[in-house]
Amino acid sequence: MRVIYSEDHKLRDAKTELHDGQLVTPFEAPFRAEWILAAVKEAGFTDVVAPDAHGLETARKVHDPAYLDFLGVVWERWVAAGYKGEAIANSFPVRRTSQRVPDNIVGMIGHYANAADTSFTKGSYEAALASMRCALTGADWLHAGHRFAFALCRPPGHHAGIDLFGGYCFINNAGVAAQRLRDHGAAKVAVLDVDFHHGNGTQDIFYRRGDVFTASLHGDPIHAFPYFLGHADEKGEGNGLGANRNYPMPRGTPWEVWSAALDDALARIKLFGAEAIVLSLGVDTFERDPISFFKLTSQDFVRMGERIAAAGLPVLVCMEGGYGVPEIGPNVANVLKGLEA
Ligand code: SP5
Ligand code: ZN
Repeated sequence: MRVIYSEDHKLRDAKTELHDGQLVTPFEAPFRAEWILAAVKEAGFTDVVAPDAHGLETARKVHDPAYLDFLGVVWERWVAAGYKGEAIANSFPVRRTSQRVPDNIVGMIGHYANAADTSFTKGSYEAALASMRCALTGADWLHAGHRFAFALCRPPGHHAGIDLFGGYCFINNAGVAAQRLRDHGAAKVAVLDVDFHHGNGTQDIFYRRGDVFTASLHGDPIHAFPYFLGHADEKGEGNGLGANRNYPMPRGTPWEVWSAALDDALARIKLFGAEAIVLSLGVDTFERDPISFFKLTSQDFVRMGERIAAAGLPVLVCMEGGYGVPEIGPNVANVLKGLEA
């Protein structure tokens, strides 16, 4: 399986994350991609290439172009305002407020944020672009006739909505890749999100579309980030009705329960008629993940890859979450091994 990786992920190196009332060193940090790259190479996945030079054409089909413009200017606007720290949203357009975009940079960042966990910093936009290019290059690799690719995306993407950043995400890499596969001629595509957290951004992007099926397995939003989306009764709207599926699960969920949800999602993806799967792969379902509460073991990640491959479809793996512990690398490698088994 080809691995697509860019050194430019290192440009995203925030020093602050607002976490449980303190500014801590972010969980989503450069060591993650380094550890994952080392582990997949160690496991024999040594075909590692840099991404191709894609622009924003595909991203503009899934994100609001004005939002992408915002990502490109927010850091210089923040610095020009004279603020010393990293850019953190602290005021939001919530219930019964105007959706007009403020000109003030604090207002603007609040308008485009869905969480305050994600500080915007110098280099974040450039890293997000490189991450998106990894996903696009992986989509092109599938279009060229290959069955699997691993886009080692960092920063992750699945919490980035049509016009929203947060949850460590800026551009929805998996969503952009799914759009690319559609543009390459696949009539129907599925995004299967196995990150611990609900893929609220991906759901937002495709909720009213009937050409991209979205399924997410995650910690019940009543208890877990992103809190405000991911319930089982969210099934899509308009042309997208029936093309979104959520599997919220409780604290302590083990493989036996989790894998039953996976089987249901895969059956629905087949029934939908998807020609390819974009896998939003977070390994924060691991039993020792520092911010999550499922109980998957390292061996379970092999089984995960095997079950997904058994659907018989091409799979583009896009890296999402998974934090803190050294096992994140081996756990990702195990999914790739399972896919190719
Ligand atoms: C891509 C991805 O996995 N993003 C996750 C972003 C989560 N950010 C908020 C985390 C809140 C975790 N709260 C757990 C409290 C443990 N003390
Ligand atoms: Zn996650």
